[in-house]
Parts: sequence; structure tokens; C-alpha cells
Amino acid sequence: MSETTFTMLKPDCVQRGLIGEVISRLEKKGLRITAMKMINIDRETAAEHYKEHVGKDFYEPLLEYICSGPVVVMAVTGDSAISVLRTVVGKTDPKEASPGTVRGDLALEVSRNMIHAADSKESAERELNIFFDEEEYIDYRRVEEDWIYP
Ligand code: 3AN
Repeated sequence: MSETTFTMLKPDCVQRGLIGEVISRLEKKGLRITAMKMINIDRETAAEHYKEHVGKDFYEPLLEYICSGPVVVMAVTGDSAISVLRTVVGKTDPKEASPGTVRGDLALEVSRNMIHAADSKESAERELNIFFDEEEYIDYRRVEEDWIYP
């Protein structure tokens, strides 16, 4: 079933010049970017995005990190996109993430883990609503989808 999920290339990804590398992996997997922009996140938006982590010992450093430089936010669409993207991204702690995943290949520290991907349908909807307005979505089909989907 086609789903749209939310992902964010975090400040370390942008600063390390890995935007293209990560986007390329999503594209090659067969997922389609249906909204995308580069932004600086303000503290209020970061707090809304990460509200489930309020009170945890990494909460303050997490907000500082996510506000420390530009990020790229995207809506990504495809068959089972929410779980597929989580698989492409890998485990939260890059030390445990499998080779072949973004975090497994490109990151080392949990506090600099390159990318965020929504973990459920509810999170995807909530997070997409934080970062995108309705008119920012572009509806189209990629020409090779006929070869990705039987
Ligand atoms: P995920 O991003 O894999 O869904 P969450 O939602 O548990 O993981 O954590 C959100 C973010 O909080 C992580 N991407 C990471 O940047 C940070 N984080 C999670 N656990 C830790 C930790 N133990 N120490 C430092 N930062 C953490």
C-alpha cells in the first residue's frame, strides 16, 4: 500500500556533504520524494518534533544538535514507505546499525546519526504536518516506477 512518510537529513548530514549520498539511496530503493526543502529549525519547532523525548537526558543536546545548522526535510512516498525507509535508515545507534543502512555505513555516534525517519503512520502524519503545508506536495510518478512495481 502506498504511504507517505517524513524524513529529515540532520545538520551533520548536511555539513558532511552527504545530502546527495543519502537521497540517492532513497531514490535507488524506489521511493519518490514528494516534498522537499532546506530549512533552519527553530527551537519551538524542534521541541514540537521531539516532544516524546522531553525529560530524557539526551533531550537538550538533541534540540541543540537539530538546531545547529540547516536540515533537509522531505516527504517520501512509495509502497510501505514508512517501514521501508526505517529499514534503509537502520537502527538508532549507528554502532548497532547494519552495514548497507545509512546509519550503518555513514555514522558512528547516536547523537550524530545523520537522518530521522518517522516510525509509524501516526508519527509520519504528525511530523509531515509540522514541516509541510498542503501546497508544498508535488504529485507525480517517476518514469521507472513501471519497472519497480510489477
Ligand atoms: P530514531 O531517530 O531512530 O527514531 P529515537 O526517536 O529513539 O530514534 O530518537 C530520536 C533521536 O534522539 C535519535 N535520532 C538521536 O539523534 C537521539 N537519541 C536517541 N537516543 C539517544 C541517546 N541514547 N543518546 C543521544 N541521542 C539519542
